[in-house]
Order: sequence, then C-alpha cells, then structure tokens
Amino acid sequence: MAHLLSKSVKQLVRKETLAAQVPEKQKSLLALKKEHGDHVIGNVTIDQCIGGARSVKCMVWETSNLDPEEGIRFRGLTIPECQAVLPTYSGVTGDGEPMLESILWLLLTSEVPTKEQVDSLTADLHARAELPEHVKTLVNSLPKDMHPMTQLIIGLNACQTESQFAKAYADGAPKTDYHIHALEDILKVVAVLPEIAAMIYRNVYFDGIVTKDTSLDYSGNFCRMLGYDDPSFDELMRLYLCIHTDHEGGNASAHATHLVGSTLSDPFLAYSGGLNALAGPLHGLANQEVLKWIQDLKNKFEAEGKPVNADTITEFAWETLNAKKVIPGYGHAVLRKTDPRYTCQREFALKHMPDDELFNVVDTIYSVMPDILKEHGKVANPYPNVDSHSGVLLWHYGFTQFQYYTVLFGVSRSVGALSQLYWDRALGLPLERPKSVTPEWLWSQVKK
Ligand code: AMX
Repeated sequence: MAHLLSKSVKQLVRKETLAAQVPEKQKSLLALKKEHGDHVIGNVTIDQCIGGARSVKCMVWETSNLDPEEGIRFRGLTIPECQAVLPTYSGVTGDGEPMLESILWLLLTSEVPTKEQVDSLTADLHARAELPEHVKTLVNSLPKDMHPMTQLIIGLNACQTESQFAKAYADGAPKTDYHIHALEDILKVVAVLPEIAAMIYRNVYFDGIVTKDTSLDYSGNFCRMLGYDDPSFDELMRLYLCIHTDHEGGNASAHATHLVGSTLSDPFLAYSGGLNALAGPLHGLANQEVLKWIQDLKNKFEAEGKPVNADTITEFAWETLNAKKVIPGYGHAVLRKTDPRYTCQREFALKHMPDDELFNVVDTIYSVMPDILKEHGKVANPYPNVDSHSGVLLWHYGFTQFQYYTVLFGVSRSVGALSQLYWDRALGLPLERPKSVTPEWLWSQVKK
C-alpha cells in the first residue's frame, strides 16, 4: 500500500511537475553563471562582516522571498493570497486555512495544487510516517526534563538510519540523481516529525500515549496525536504550520539546513542542523519566551494588586529593556513593518477568540510596544514578529506548555527548508564556503 501511494506522488510530483522543471532551472542557472558570473550584485562593508552578514546577498533561494516592508511571499504569493487560493481541508478554497500539504506542494513545485493532488500527498505522508522501533525506544527513554527541542533533534537524528540519500550516495549514485534520493528523505522527514513531536509532548506532560487518526490530514492527525480533538484547533494548527514553513534562506534555521546539506549530508542530518539553530532564543525559541514574559508580567502585577494594562505593560517593558534584555517577539533582522504572520494570527484570534483574556494582553502590548521600542532607540524594527502571537493562540485551546512551542515551529519549518534542499540538490549547488577574515586583515584594509 505504502509503495503504491508513494508511486502516485512520484507521478504527480516528479514526472509531471518537478521533472519538467529541473532541466529548465538548471539551464537558467548555468546561463547566469556562465554569461553573467562576474556581474557585481553588492558590496560588503566591515559592519556587515562583523554584524552577522546582514543583507549580504550570497545565497540562492527558490521557495520564498522576504521583503522588509511587505513580508514573506511563498513562491510569489503573500499569506492572504495563499489563504485565498490554496486547497483547504473543507475542500472549498478560501473556506478555512490552507492545508500544510498545500504549501508543501507550492514550495516544492511553485504550482498551486488541486485538492486531489493535496489529498494524494496527505496519503503519501501518512504512508511514510512509520517510525523505526529504535527511534520510539530512544525517544521514550529521554528524561522528561530535557528540553523538547533537544528531544526532537535527537529523535530526528536517530531516524537517519532510514536515509535513502545516504544509501544511494554510498552505493555510488550519480550526482544528477541526488535530488531524487533527497526527495525520498525530505518527504520522510516531513512525515515522521509529527509523531516524534507528539511522543515528546505526551511523554513530558501526559501519559505517553499517542493516538493517530490518518483519516484526517497532516495537521488534523498531528492534533489528535498531541491529544486535541477540537476542529477549531485543527484549523489553528493548519494556519500555524503553514505560516512558519519558510522565511527565505538567510534565517538561521533555513541557512543551517542549507549549509549542512551542502556537504551532502542527507536531509535528516541537514534538518537536524536547522532545528539546532531554531532552538535559540533569538530565533524559534522566542515564542516560548513571549509567553514566559507575559506570565512574569502577570505574576508581578497580580502580586502587587495591579491590573495588566497599557501602563503596567509599559512599566514592565522598560524594566526588561533597562536590564539589557530583549522584548521577545519584537524586532526582526529583515522586516521593517509588522510581520504579516503576526497579522494573520491576530485575524484568527479576532475571528475565533475575540474576548480571550491573553489575546487582549497581546493586543495591548501591540498598542504600546512599538512606541516604547522607538523611544528606546536601538532596534531597527520596533514591530512584532511571528512569535509574538503564536503562543497566545495555543494557550486559548489549553495548550499551555510553552516550553514546547518551538517544537511546533520545528515541525513546520521542515517543509520550507527541505523544499529548498530538494532544489539545492537538483540545481547542483556546491559546498558553501564563504571567506572569513581576521580582525588584523580588516584593520589592514582600513589603513590602506
Ligand atoms: N528588544 C530589545 N532590544 C532589541 C530588540 C528587542 N525586541 N530587537 C533588537 N534589539 C536590540 C539588539 O539586541 C541590538 O542591540 P545591541 O546593539 O546592543 O546588540 C539592537 O537592538 C539592534 O538590533 P537590530 O538590528 O534591530 O536587530 P538584529 O537584526 O540584530 O536582531 C532579532 C534581530 C530578531 C534577533 C532581534 O530583534 C531580537 O532579539 N528580538 C527579540 C527576539 C525575537 O523575537 N526573536 C524572534 C525573531 C523571529 C524568528 O526568528 N522567529
């Protein structure tokens, strides 16, 4: 059965769509290199060299592009455009949130899929989702107080025994076939992540029992495995998983996946690298930090008998800033406006939980924080990012274990980072090796 389903996706994804695109894109990239390889597209300043390579254009990324003002476009589509055209679980486009499988199809192929194509992908992912016994044993043996992200990374690394790419490489597969073997792994990684993630959640916070429902889509089944059966929560999960998939190539998790993959490490190892980067508080861990910040704020003012309002939020924000800490969920390395991923989550909240207490706290924070950060004068972007809103939505449905939130981000980000990894191998992108320089060399340049 699994084999047959896998074959149907092979026909859809590979033969009709991807296989037709690969030679065209290879030709185009080769022409760029050959005919315009020495065309200058930017300069690098000492500031950028010391400052984390901000805005240095040195990576090709197929799947998405991030504009500082407008935000993310997935294969040219904004989030509202994706919501308008991508297949939904109900089958009526525009009625409900796009399915994760829709955005996987879009990112991988650059084409808007039909519901039939999306359903075949759902079936294929379910069929691939079986976890090896040794992975189950390993994940079940991990200490409950180990951070859920660390557990996820261990679980995914252990799945590497399943890598078709690594086997094909060891068997001497030709370079021109790498992307085909990579795709097998990519779909497998996307397929197994929810169960590893659910095992961690159920082990750490509940009874360790994970119950699947593969009559549902990827997100619905994930919700059941986590232990949630509210259709409205399924919709939230669809939205959540879609908007966190990709944010062009320069962010730490996507870039780490791309970098590790460039050594021809297989997609399991490459994406484990991405997850390690996502686990940092300046990146994906910010969503748990936001909830912690709000809880600390509430605890402090409740103890003082004060309400949580614009005044107390302002006071707490200045305490944080004066202690030289960051306000989690605010600021961005590229964006200079409110993150559209924040906005669509706010719209979800306005539709599904307008009177939720915590949502109102987040909304009040939004009403005062940009001005506070502008007054503080340091941040390049005083507006909220995706992580500022995601936790409060989960909290509304009783998903209050905020130390776990980044795992959900990790399940989602696999789809974008690994869709790009397919194209990395299809386009034959080489080993990444930027040049580092010593501080002495930088001084010598200035003195010249
Ligand atoms: N609160 C307080 N200070 C902030 C800040 C914030 N939210 N955002 C930036 N700053 C500070 C920086 O720490 C830096 O201070 P420094 O000069 O003393 O080092 C200064 O403002 C300038 O930084 P920047 O150019 O505005 O941002 P950046 O590109 O260096 O960093 C980011 C971007 C996201 C790491 C930063 O805004 C931040 O730390 N935000 C809070 C954490 C967060 O929400 N991360 C999630 C981002 C989205 C994601 O990846 N999931």
